[in-house]
Amino acid sequence: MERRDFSNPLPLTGLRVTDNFWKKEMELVRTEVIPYQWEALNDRVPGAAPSFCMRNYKRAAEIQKEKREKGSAYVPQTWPLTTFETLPKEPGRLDGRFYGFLFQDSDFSKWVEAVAYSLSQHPDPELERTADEAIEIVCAAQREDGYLDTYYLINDESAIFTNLRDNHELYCFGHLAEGAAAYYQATGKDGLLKAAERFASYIASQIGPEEGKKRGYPGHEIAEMALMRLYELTGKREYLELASYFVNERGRKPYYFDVERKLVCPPGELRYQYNQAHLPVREQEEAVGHAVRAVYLYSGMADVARATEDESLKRACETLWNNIVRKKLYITGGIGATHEGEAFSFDYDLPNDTAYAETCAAIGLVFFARRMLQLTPKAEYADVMERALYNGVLSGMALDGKSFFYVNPLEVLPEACHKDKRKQHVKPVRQKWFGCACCPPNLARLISSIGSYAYTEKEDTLFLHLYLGGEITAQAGGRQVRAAVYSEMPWNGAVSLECRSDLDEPYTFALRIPGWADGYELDAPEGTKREEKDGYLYLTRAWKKGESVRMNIPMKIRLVCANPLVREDTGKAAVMRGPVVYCMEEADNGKNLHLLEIGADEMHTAAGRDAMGEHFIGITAGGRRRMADGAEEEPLYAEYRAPDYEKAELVYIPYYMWNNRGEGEMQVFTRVYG
Ligand code: FUB
Ligand code: ZN
Repeated sequence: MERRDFSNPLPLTGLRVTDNFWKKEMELVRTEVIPYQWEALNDRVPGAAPSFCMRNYKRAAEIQKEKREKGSAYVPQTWPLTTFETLPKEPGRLDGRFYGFLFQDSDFSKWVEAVAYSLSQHPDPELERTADEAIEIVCAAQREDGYLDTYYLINDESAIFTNLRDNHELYCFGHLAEGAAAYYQATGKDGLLKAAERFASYIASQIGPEEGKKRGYPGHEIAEMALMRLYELTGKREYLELASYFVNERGRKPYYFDVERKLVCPPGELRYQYNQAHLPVREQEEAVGHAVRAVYLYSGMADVARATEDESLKRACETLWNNIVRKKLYITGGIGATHEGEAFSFDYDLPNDTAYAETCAAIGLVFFARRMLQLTPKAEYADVMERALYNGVLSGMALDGKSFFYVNPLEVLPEACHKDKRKQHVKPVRQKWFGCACCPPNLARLISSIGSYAYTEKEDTLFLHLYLGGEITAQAGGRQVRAAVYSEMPWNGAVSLECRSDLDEPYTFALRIPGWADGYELDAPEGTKREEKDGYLYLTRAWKKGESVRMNIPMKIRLVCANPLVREDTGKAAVMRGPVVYCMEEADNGKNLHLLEIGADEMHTAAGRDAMGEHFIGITAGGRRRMADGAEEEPLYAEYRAPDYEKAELVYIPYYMWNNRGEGEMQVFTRVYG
């Protein structure tokens, strides 16, 4: 593994996104999600579960102030730490304790991260002022030694770092560091960054392999990749060392999570699979446990592997990646098939109607994919990233940006969601907000930083992993390379790239050939050196200003079936076009979607459609409907006879657009004939 193979995301400040599709999503985040979230963080949304996030920071800041004023006369008041979520006994009547989910601090951090990305595309002095004021409150809550988690600062400081497995301090730190780094990169203001760095140093002073420190690691991963971000931003090795330690210590025996609880447990790896702490990471071959935690860990592992050129860690990432992609991935890019522990299930267990597929997990998969691309530019990583983005990530947000899914099923019968306890986690309509509001702010930070997933660069190459329209400034070993990309993805595969710099030396644009493409046409200036490798088309020349490349990737409608070992999808197919997964909805096809079948040899047509305030490519597919007239009068079971069918035209819309017309049935996989 050679360092010079690695690439890095383009800084967002060097990028202006002009893409029709993503620009709209980014605008939704800017105009709807970020302001709404700010109201939510301040408990000002009528009817929504209160967050208590900013209230907790203010309360912790009061405590710090009192401590400073009273000095040694300060006597802390303590509150029990036992609950995961604390709500006031009487609504609106708060006492001095921490309220909300114990990781509520992270909601602010995700919000400020999204604000930062949004500011880098769209300066907004008022929003920046609001963020600055919020940061001031957050920084005022920090303890003098750098510790900053309001759950413990308010409830009981003596219990700090006593339950790393469950209590999310390192998770909150991770989000804080991500938000702080983003805010610094966007605005140049380092107040929050300094706070995050002080917290990082405090953690390093308490946790680690050295004598006298706790030999622990995060119960909910993210600190690993956040520390790597701090390291890459500041160059301070202590952050790299702590991230590497967290990765390397995980899963070693005796299990730290037993040690901290003073448990003597029988041998066995199962009990820490949930936290991916059952085995040292290099011995883990299967993606297990809580899916968000898992992909956050794998992302951190990939970051550490890249920074330390650690071949064995890179191989572990590849093994885990392959397990996910070959055996545990929904066609939508969703992961985490079971709501039990919000977790990965066993290989090929991918139920459609009880799927968990948390929005955050699909987002985490995008993080992991981008990092795998940085390690090795193979289009298969970008294919998965793209699959998740256009499907299982975007389905998390309504088209108006005002409501959200936490769980992203592939089949919904609303009656079952209302009446069947096993499906209670599946909501038939998006929710305005959640008490545990991890997904909406995660969507906001990902969508508003989409540019750093679309492009990465190394000294002499700019990779186009996603075709995102934009104006780019790459740093090619000290020279600036400017370029513009035009794209109508995901509806049309015509892409063009124009170089806007005069270059003396050869430079490469590496264009991804998507896995779904069945060939492509290319028009590049004469004399351009072309090489195809691992799904990328490398185009090298000493580019002149105004020279351009046009690529056309035809998009066909595809019927896609799952591996035969996926029991749930036997005899069924899903419809895809380009990277987009389609679904049928009751609004277009009537009730009882399970009676519809798609004909493999029938005519399927893609056409522009206007609905739900959007212009998109819809699909109509030739199929049939199993006749069920009078079925209610018939016995439950009867001797087999060939069913009767009538011809039907099946109407498909993009999966991410489902449930924007009220409650109704939805289905991705449909029985197929022919
Ligand atoms: O535990 C913090 C977040 O809450 C997780 O990432 C989500 O899965 C939700 O459980
Ligand atoms: Zn979530």
